[in-house]
Amino acid sequence: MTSALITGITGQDGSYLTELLLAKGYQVHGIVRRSSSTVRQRLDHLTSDPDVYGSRLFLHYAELEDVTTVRRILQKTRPAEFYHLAGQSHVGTSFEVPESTCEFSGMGTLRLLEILRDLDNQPKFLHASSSEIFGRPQVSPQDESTPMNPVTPYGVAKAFATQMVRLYRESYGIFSCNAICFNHESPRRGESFVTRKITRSAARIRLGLQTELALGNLDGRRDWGFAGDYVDAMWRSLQAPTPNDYVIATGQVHSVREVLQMAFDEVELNWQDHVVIDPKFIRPADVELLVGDPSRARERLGWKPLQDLATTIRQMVRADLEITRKELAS
Ligand code: NDP
Ligand code: GDR
Repeated sequence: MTSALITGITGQDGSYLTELLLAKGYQVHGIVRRSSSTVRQRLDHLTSDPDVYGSRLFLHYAELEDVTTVRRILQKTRPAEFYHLAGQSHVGTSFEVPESTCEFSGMGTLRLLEILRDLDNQPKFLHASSSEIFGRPQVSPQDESTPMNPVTPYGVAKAFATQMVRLYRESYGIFSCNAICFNHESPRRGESFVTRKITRSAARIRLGLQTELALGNLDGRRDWGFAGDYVDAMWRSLQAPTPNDYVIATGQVHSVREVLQMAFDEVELNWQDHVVIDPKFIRPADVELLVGDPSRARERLGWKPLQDLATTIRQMVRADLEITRKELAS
């Protein structure tokens, strides 16, 4: 049975990747950090299944800066593939906590590469990089050769990590890849990201639990995909004969306003009646437009995005209506 190790297994992407790998017959190991609660909502359906948890899915405690423990987990589990997804993933929050964002996303990635460098049986390594490394790019759409120009602490941390992944590949021959992911969403998206904030509020306004939705910059335009498609691209990246970097994107641009329209249409409300602008959600610097060119992933990995944004937003609104109805009933 092929074994894989995942950091960030409790997150949106970690949960979809775990499902994908289990479906492909992998044994999956996840690194989780110790917290006062053992609630891991996105993995509940797997950890409560005795045929899965403890037999094909295992969780191990480690802080990412605890090099000794991470090395021990790697030696014990001997994964063929290592997916590094953990990190403070909120761009706005990275302005409030720049040091820890850089520590965990930047230095955290370098520490893992250093551990791999010393291992006899090196797993293939996938780093979840981000379109935020391009910041305010000179060219559009962005591909793997677009120069990095990050404008947020999160983007700077990811740029450092991305370059280190390249450096360890070129200098030490490690099979290390960057999946340079553009935004991707799902019903499991964290509640403070703009799409989920919108779909959750649309549901709550429809069901009478709130009246207003406070947002920041409505002019932001992004290339939004579906998380399930993006973890498939991560897996494909490690199946290629040689390591490389891949832009994972749809090539389609939408604005925050369009997301509002899609979500509020689904609950038959007018978003203009409910949205207010709160300066606290406006970032010191924001990326205006990012759009990716996924040609390399399409040509070399046979990957293409299967689900469009309208479908994803509809799924998210429906899931949030269900959650809100349960909340009301309890
Ligand atoms: P989430 O925020 O949903 O999940 C983040 C994961 O990282 C969680 O498992 C979280 O654990 C863990 N984590 C956060 N901080 C730390 C830390 N200091 N030490 C250990 N673990 C930590 O993110 P996504 O699943 O959406 O994204 C996965 C990765 O892909 C992230 O690195 C993100 O930056 C990157 N990415 C995401 C994109 C997107 O659109 N979703 C696009 C481009 C890149 P816990 O549950 O304990 O908090
Ligand atoms: P992003 O996604 O910053 O692109 O990072 P996010 O959903 O946070 O913001 C997208 C755009 O919406 C604007 N916006 C708001 N954003 C949030 N979060 N909350 C608001 O109230 C709000 N109002 C307007 C933002 O200013 C921005 O323009 C995501 C994350 O998943 C990163 O981890 C990942 O690397 C990148 O996508 C690619």
